[in-house]
Amino acid sequence: MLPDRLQKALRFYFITDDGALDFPPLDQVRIAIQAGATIVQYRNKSFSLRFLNEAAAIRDLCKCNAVPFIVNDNILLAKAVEADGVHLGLDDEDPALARNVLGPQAIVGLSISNPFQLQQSDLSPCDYIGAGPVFDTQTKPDTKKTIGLMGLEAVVKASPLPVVAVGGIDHTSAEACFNRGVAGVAVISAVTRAENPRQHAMQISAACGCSSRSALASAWDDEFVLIDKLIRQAPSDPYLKVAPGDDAALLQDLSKPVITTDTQKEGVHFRLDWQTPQEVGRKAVESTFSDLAASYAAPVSLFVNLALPPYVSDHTVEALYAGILKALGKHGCTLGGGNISAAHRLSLDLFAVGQGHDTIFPVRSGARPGFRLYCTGPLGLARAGLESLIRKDPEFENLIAKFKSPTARFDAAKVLADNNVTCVIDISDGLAGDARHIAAASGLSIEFDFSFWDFDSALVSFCEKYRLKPEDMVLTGGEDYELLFACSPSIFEKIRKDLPGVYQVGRCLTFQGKHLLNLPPGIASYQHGKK
Ligand code: TZP
Ligand code: MG
Repeated sequence: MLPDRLQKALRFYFITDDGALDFPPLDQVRIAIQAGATIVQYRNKSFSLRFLNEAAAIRDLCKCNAVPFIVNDNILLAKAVEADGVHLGLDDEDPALARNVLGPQAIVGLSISNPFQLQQSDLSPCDYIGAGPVFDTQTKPDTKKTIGLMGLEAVVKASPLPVVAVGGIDHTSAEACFNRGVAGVAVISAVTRAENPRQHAMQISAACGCSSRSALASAWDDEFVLIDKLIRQAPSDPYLKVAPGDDAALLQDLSKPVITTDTQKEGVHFRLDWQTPQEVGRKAVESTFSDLAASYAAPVSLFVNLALPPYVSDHTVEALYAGILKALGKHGCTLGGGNISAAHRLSLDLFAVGQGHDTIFPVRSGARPGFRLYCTGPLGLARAGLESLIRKDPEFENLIAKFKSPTARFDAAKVLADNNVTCVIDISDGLAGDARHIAAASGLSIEFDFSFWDFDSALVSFCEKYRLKPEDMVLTGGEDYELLFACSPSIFEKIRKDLPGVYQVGRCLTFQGKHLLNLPPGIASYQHGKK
């Protein structure tokens, strides 16, 4: 999560109460989220396995409503329920261990009472500080001396991380905490032990400047209702003789049917705390269509297989589809059909049918010695965007946008087809990996011309900041979806007039014993899941 998003998420921090009689934590969370809570911590000091389902149900409710879910104390539980993070005290496990076990994207919080403790702690694995107890509280029997608003301010001033105030806070004292510079306030009993928890939750939410939710999003549950809704949103398709809704779609005759498939998996290709569901849907279509572009095929019909975990709401699925349909509209292609099934993790499998070019089906094996290797646009940007997100660094917005919103290069494909280029591949796995595909399929060697490469200035700044080499990002960074093609220099001279931004990346030589001749040491093609 990027820092500004975390800062906002910390605003109204609700912690579950394991000692509120007749008020189960799941009901507490329902009320808190509906009132506008922006983050939820599951705190159960007598946790045992019999509470696992309770924790999982609260996680699902949080995920459905896009509220980060944090587990108190227990790193293993956080791991087991795939929580968004963990909150630790100074007497708990080391935050570095939490970071190690839960990964770079987890939110790790640490409780601190004063600047001295802050100074004594390694904050590098932490994302935020919980400071307190600010006021007297009955909820935490072992609480130390209250730190008051002065103590809170001292922690805020000394902390390099956002601070959440905790301990005895209610709607009347929240404002005073915000005035001391906290990012948020954490509450338990002001909601859970109030006579009217809903009303108090709303009052605290208002004091935090948060808005209540009109309704709680709940998990998708009826496959058929959902499919019906999604199909109804899809415009009609002249290529479809029988539209989606039947067991299968019947397409019009295609003289050159071109078919491709791609997959997008949560945690591997996308994260819903990085990208909106619309962005995920759009990117899924563009990356699938990139294969059609590289094949000179015009998109005709798309089929989508959705695997939905219980924490995905109807609303999220509809937003995902809105992104898919927007991309389909842009490319003049519509939805042929699809399927929905329950799953542990959110994923999309896409199948695209295209109408191929009349005379050329470009292939990887079309390169010849004497050809040069060219690329239609800058490379390494999407990878740098991904690295920015992993590093939680919002500085390189344009690089992040490149990762989130790629475009299938049908425009470039048209110019290449018009010039009879027969060797094309889209760059989804990094220049090194995709150039190797061409070299291997064509039975030749490729020598890169590093001197021709004109690195994007944002990529250069990013690499300077993190001591990375731009050429490594270009060679191993995936998901740029530019086209890599081989042709003779004389054909390239014609192409470059119609295709600004195209440049030479290498030369094709007779096979010299290995396919890529001058790869810097230590470079391997970037592959999803193998990082
Ligand atoms: N950490 C310091 S005080 C406290 C925690 C978890 C308890 C906060 O509960 P309440 O009811 O909001 O005072
Ligand atoms: Mg603890």
